[in-house]
Amino acid sequence: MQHRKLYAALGGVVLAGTTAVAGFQASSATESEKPAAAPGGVHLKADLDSLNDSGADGHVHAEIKGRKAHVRINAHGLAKNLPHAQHLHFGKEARNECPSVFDDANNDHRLNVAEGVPAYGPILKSLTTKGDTSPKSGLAVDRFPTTPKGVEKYSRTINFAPGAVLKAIKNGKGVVVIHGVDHNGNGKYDFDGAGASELDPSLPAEATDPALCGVLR
Ligand SMILES: [Cu+2]
Repeated sequence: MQHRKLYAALGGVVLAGTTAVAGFQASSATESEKPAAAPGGVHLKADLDSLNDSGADGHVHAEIKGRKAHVRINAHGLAKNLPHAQHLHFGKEARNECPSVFDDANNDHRLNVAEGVPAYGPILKSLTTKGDTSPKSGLAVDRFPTTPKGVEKYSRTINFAPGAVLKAIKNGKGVVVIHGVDHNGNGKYDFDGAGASELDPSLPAEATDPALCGVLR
């Protein structure tokens, strides 16, 4: 598969969002001077709902203490044995919710990544299995769950920078999105399913279309 291109495509998309988030953090640098959150931490939960008729289902738990979040994802019904890029999305300008059919800008009965951005914003964290968790790893397909039998059990502690963005996540504005939809059910990501990805025409849209979405509250 075109891993390198997949990576490049997402890197490009992420770049615009990263700039926005970075600006947001810079303007709120004084937040980090404040005392850390209550010792008990904040417990957030998201019910993951199917997008693009993926037929998948799942939920997310996040326990945030200080600047560390322990994230657990349980999902099933995902396309089997295929890498599923997954992220915590957040955008200062976003609606901080999951997209709906009304976000299907071109009325093709599919929600692609770009159409979802006004709802969930750009990538804040890549929920990889190991290594880097920044937006740069947004499509590091070697480090995302490949869901044998369509089942995902994920558990990892993710570090955050202190500040207004982390505060916004704690306040219920973070959106978890799991990507990868085998539209034509042939067991692989290919162009026959839904054509090319809007992120990069050399990629199948199946690899990047969102399959599950939930708001962490
Ligand atoms: Cu994503």
